[in-house]
Amino acid sequence: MKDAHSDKYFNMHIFYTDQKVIVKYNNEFFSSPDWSWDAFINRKGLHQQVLNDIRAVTADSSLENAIKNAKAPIISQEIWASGVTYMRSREARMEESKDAGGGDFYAKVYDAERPELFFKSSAGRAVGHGEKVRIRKDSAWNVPEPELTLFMCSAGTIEGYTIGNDMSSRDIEGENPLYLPQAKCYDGAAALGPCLFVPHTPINPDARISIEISRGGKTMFSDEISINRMKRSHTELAEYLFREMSFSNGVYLMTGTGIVPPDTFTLNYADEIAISIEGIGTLINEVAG
Ligand code: DO4
Ligand code: MG
Repeated sequence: MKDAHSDKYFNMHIFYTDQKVIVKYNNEFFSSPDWSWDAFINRKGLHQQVLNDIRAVTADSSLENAIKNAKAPIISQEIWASGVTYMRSREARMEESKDAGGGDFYAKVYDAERPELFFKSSAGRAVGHGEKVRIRKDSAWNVPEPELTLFMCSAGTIEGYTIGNDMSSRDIEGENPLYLPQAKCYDGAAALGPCLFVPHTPINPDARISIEISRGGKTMFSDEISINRMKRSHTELAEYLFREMSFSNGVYLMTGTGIVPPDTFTLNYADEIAISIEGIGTLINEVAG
């Protein structure tokens, strides 16, 4: 029997390179000068629409090289984020903010009907696979947050997935939850990539997300978790985001982190962060100053 999540039969990956949209499907590569990123991805029933598109063009194996230089899969989309969707995030944040008396808010939002949603990044401040993420100069405690990231088209339906890194300054957020936008939003604080994964059914709920942080070739931290450990459903998060907002080019939504390094760990300049999600690929970024 065919496996519904098998690459061989159904998976589709869309890459954005310099001016080019490239589709990888069943290990074949397709592109057309008629495809422009914003219009190409912003379609309901994207998997089927792209299948129709690639039937009209010829596969081109020379495109395989081009995807090695893929950029972040974003042009006019905003990046939003959800928070405290995994128990580990709730615990770590209650601990880091306990001296400031902010701990209760995290416990409450974890149990509340309404999720935490916040603006994370414009496309211009985000980076892609192979580019550098940043840590703030006025922060001494920084971590990456590896997050499954949903793509919704302007109709609000989930059409694809990518890997996100929600870089966070723990000391700034821990000092006062009202500092969240400064802890989360700055140049190079969001990474997305390496592609937009467009399966024909929703992503495998047992898919694992993993992270490895290396320094000078030595692993400093690694961990993994299944995305099914998330407290909320993907459709619930998408529904809240679209309640009173429209996104004419579609939108990305990071779904929160289930992995937080121990409190003794902080990122350094030149650390390498590799985040993988089964079915999507691996997003690698070095930390710049
Ligand atoms: O509550 C602050 C941010 C939470 C977050 O980014 C996460 O849980 O991933
Ligand atoms: Mg996060």
